[in-house]
Amino acid sequence: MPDTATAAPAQTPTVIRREDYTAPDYAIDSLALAFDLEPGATRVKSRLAVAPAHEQGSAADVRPLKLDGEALKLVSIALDGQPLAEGRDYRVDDSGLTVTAPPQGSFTLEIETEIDPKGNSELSGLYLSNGIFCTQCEAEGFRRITYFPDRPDVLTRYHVTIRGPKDSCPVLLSNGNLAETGELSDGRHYAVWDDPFPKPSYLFALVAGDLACHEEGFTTHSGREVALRIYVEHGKESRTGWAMDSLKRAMRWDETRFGLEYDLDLFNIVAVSDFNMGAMENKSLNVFNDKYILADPDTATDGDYAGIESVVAHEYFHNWTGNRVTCRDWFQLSLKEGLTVFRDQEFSSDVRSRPVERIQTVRALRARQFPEDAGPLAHPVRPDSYIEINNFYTPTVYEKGAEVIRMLHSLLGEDGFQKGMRLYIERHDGQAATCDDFVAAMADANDVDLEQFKRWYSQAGTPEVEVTGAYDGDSGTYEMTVRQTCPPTPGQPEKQPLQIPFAVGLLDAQGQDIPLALEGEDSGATSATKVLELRESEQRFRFPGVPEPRALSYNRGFSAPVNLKSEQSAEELAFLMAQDSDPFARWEAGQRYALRLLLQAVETLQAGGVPEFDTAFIDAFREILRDPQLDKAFAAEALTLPGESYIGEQMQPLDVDAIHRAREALRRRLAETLTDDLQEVYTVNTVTEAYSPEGEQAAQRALRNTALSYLSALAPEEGAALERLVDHYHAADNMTDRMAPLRLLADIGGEAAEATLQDFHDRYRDNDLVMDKWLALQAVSARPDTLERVKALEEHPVFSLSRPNKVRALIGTFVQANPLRYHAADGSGYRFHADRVLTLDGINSQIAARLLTPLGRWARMGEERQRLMKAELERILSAPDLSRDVYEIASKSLEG
Ligand code: B3K
Ligand code: ZN
Repeated sequence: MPDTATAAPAQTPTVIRREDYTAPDYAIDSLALAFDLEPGATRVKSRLAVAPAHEQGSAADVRPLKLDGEALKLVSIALDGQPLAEGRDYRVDDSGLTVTAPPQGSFTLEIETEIDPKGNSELSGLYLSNGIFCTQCEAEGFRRITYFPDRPDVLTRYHVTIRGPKDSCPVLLSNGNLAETGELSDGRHYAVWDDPFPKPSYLFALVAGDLACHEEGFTTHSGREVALRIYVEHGKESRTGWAMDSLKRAMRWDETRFGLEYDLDLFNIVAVSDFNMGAMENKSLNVFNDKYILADPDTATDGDYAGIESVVAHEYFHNWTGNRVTCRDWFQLSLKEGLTVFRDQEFSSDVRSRPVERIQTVRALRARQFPEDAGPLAHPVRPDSYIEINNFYTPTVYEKGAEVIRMLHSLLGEDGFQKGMRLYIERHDGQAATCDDFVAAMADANDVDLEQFKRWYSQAGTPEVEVTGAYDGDSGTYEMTVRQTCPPTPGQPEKQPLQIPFAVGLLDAQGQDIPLALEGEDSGATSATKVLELRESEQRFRFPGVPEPRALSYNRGFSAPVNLKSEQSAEELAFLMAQDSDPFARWEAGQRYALRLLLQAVETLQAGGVPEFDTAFIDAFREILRDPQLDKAFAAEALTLPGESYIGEQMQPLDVDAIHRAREALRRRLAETLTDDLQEVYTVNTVTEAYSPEGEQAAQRALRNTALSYLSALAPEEGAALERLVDHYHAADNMTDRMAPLRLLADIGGEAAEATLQDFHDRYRDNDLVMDKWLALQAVSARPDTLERVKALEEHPVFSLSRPNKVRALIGTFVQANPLRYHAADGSGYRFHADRVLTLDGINSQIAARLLTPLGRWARMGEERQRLMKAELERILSAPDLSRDVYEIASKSLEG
């Protein structure tokens, strides 16, 4: 009988499953690599010391040796000095090379391959960025350099020789210590690098080019002298000061807060202009996107400075959480990413304003992770399967992963958490570990049971928490009922209750916190904020001996990444907005109040009416504007309304036009009613000192530019408002103050806007990073002709589809940050989007797949837009030669 099992269609790529993990068959004890650099044909010789990882009682126990390889030209292969024959000794296919019958015991394998860095538009493996050789190996780029077991649980010592032309590549770098340099014939030279720490292939790096260097030193806690070097393209070295300072602060902070010290005598950073993401933590040779290194007051905003500080710190922190202890397999990605994001957030909170950092983190989480968790691409923090791992460097793995770590921190306290960290590192230093290993270390060090907590790693979706409360005047007891549910997500129809640290407070009529202890707790446990431990779908908590509260404040500090379902009255929200002692909850009350008004306004507009807004809300805004005690950076956050995308997340079907009009109406109403206060704030917060990117003056700029934004809502009808924008732009002596009015002008349009945009262009035409800003602020414009403009800008000499920063700035901004114009009713936004994804897929599939995700939000839209969006997804899926990356996102998006 013929075999009737249906084979998967030729185009369907393989699904990799977590449950199929098996340990490697072979260990690689050491790896010697020698590169002969040529842009179009680089030769890579490798020598692998291979040892079986399993007991080999007899020859029958010997397993084939499978090496990954992609886009490689095999030149030669020899085993213990003997050339191997294809077919007889090994076979090669699209995904790698298998030595079919290796000898028993250890052996040496020598392989020579040829690769084409110049033709590598995927920017994965070895490629050229503006003439500089550089590598990106995470997750699976090393296999594009040579044949190797390219998986994170194979840790090896690397010995790397780089040979290249002296004139175009005076700088030759790899991981570890520089062992030797020397001259060769024909104008070439070489360098040899030795990395004493065994590492997985994804942490390998090589850089060669003509680079400028900014060098400083750092003395570690125990007295090690470390040379810190930041390499950039010539002409950019004057913009590396802030990154260098940030690096030193991060190194010191990791010593004081986590007791973790740097472990080599050299730490290199190289910044390049073409990079698929922000940066990469390769051992002692971090490679960065220019955007996260280069800054000066004239070209970088306060936000850019903050971003550099946090990314430099993040990559540095990976040295312990990622490199010294790495991941067993890619399903464990959040083991290093969630933990390292938590660490960089804590660093920023310690060196900046903790409440403002928390607010910004939550804003970003809601803008990116919550929608992901509620859409077709929802997946657990530790995914169960993937087609292309690069699609899983997601807000869920990173940002929700960090929230999971933060909850552990809340449950265990700083001391308990640090005890857990010490045990984790003691147990797993030099190993490839799992998320379970991490939780086990936390549990063992603190002698607690975290079994239920582990569901945070396996269950997708944003939980919903509902709180109801009742006060019993007779007994003076407040009783709180807390319910948790979690909506179904793809592949997970049913959810189990999670262990949730849920911080609450009760406020009395004067706005003071009522000291709280749970029934049965002794009075020593009394505190203003009580962290309730939720474990069941419904739980009751009783607080005896309390006066009747005026308002209930919950999820203080955003203690858990959940959606709150509870209804609070407008009065209660206004009260919390003015009084809550927890700054996050105070900000949150304002956001909830604003959201409620905006959603009501949307309904009014849809019914053809004119929206009205509570005066209580406007009064609360006035109080914030007039409060001299308030931290100005906090005030700026509190005065910023929820964004259009976040408002859209709360309604179905999503009406982009009504949302935009409602938000504009509220902005205008606030500006009209509070004009004098806004003008006062605008005037008194003028910064006169020399520029510094942080502290009080950055807070002043944030507040002043927020006031400017409201006042601009009065333009273009009021000429003065328009003039103020133009004047603000021309008076600016820093990029923050230049960008703020320009962004507003780009929305307003007209002659003044055009002239100012042109001025900006002419002033910065030679600065690549600033031109990205120029592209982005046109792509995000609310003007009706924005799509036409985006298409015209694609013709501008600065734009190129093969440069990720340009694609993100122009196309990425349009499809991800401009819901109003992206969701144009005629489907033109979707068509443009799908066209570009398809073209890009042939250039850089990682970038193409990343760009694609907004089409997956179709289920939130009205019927006609749903149809249009799905048609584009189908068009993408039916295209020939689709990459695994785009196939996975498009097919999952269509399933809804
Ligand atoms: N680990 C890198 C990200 C790699 C992305 C590969 N597609 C940067 C970071 O998270 O620190
Ligand atoms: Zn990271």
